[in-house]
Amino acid sequence: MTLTIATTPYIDQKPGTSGLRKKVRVFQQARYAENFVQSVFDVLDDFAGQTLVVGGDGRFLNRDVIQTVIRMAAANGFGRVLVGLGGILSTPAASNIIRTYAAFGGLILSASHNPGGPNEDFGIKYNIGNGGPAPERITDAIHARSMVIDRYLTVDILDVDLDRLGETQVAGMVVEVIDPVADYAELMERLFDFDAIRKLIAGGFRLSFDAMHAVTGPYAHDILERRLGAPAGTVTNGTPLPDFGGHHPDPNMVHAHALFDRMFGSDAPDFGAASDGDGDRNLILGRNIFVTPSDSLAALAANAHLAPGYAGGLKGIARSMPTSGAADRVAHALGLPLHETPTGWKFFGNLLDAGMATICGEESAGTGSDHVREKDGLWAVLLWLNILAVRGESVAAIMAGHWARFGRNYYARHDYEGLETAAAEQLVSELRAALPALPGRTTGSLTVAGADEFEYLDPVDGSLSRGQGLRLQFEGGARIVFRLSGTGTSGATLRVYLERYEGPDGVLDAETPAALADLIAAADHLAGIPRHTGRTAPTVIT
Ligand code: G16
Repeated sequence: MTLTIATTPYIDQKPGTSGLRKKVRVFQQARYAENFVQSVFDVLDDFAGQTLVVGGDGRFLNRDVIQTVIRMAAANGFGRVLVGLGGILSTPAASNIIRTYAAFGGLILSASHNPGGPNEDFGIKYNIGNGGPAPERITDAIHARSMVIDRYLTVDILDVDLDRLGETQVAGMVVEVIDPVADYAELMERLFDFDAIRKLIAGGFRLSFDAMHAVTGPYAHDILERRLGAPAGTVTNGTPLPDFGGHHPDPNMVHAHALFDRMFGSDAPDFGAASDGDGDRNLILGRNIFVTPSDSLAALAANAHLAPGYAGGLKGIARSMPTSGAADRVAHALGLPLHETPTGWKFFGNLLDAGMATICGEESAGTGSDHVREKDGLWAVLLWLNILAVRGESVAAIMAGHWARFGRNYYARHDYEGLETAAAEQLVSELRAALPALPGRTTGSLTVAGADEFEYLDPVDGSLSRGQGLRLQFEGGARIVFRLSGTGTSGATLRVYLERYEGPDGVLDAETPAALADLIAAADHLAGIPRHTGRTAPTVIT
């Protein structure tokens, strides 16, 4: 029997860059998750009898909230829920399942690369029927609904056994616990030349994949070790844990330092990679080389035709605005359209659906294609492996060849985490106000050529997204972008994106900090970072 439970709104349920992310203790408040889930259901139309996909990255609260979602889905009239065994579904696998089974949509429970555990973070994200994150029109409606919600619907049933494959009836709805890996692994087999990769590995090519005790463990064990024959032990930290073993499942120099150490050590493997909490980000390393996400996007786009799934070429390339212009050079050389979107994978969905782009990427370690509607960590790893198998060169040689052909965009992102929100907002508003006066101004050896705030007019649905980052363009092509993160859960994070282009005949093997030193000083100076934040150095450099 459906129960209608009275509730009152929480005023902090505005989805950020990627869904609602909060501390676990916030989600543990009475009716908090229920309010948000009901707000999602309340703004959707015509889902009676349809299928909802549910799963998450295994973090603390994952199983509890899955049971809540199942009860509420039954009460709200869904016909079927597909849930990953053990409550596990990586974000790209969930996207694939929504598409493969023509589900109405899905709820993905994750706070991505943020840490997990009772004192850390949790999140809920709604994905639409194309498998991609809900666009702003829907997330805005969810937020508006959450501000006035006065009841939620549920049923009074026992928990569903998430550890047994198969179907159960729940208050007139079918719950099917599915293998979270199989459909995804088969999709990867269709896109990539597994025989070639198998041969590469059998020939002595060594790789190391750090699953960071997050969701990609089961996927990487199955695909890299079982299907592609990499030796046991290739996948490290391969068991998803509710607190990710006490670490941040964030594949960067700071949190994946063990992998960095291995790849820059004396007996380094040929290839190193890692993924994040929910499996949509990737980190790519070769022996003694870190490939920045922006460079990885460019190299993958330039070489994608070597993989069977992309042998016909690309329709276009899309990147988020703060991502470096490396992909633009590839698009230009290949005669492909290049789309520049705001930060947030949701902005790629329309371009992919409309066939305007095949490969998309972001500086925040996200790369993906039109095979799903999310970024996809293991997909990037497999495309790299396919390219390495065909070209028979090292990662370092491929990147050196890439820069010799297209030039190099030296690039870094400096994050100032845990700032006081008011101070961070003040910095941004002062800089915004100063933009019109900046062109012509000189700082060090740099002269500002243009300054604006990025806004995006979606070419498919005509929607306009304002306030998407402050851009300073310098004479000679260097660039600094400032924006506040939309994924943090405490205080504010200022992101400063720095980029300088060096042509094919220039210096292509400089150290990035040296190549960007002028820009780093200019960013401090023009935005008054130390003055506003009291910080003289970033918390994390990626
Ligand atoms: C999410 C979004 C990405 C975005 C990233 C960083 O990634 O899906 O599109 O680039 O956050 O966003 P921000 O700079 O606002 O923190 P993920 O992997 O956290 O879901």
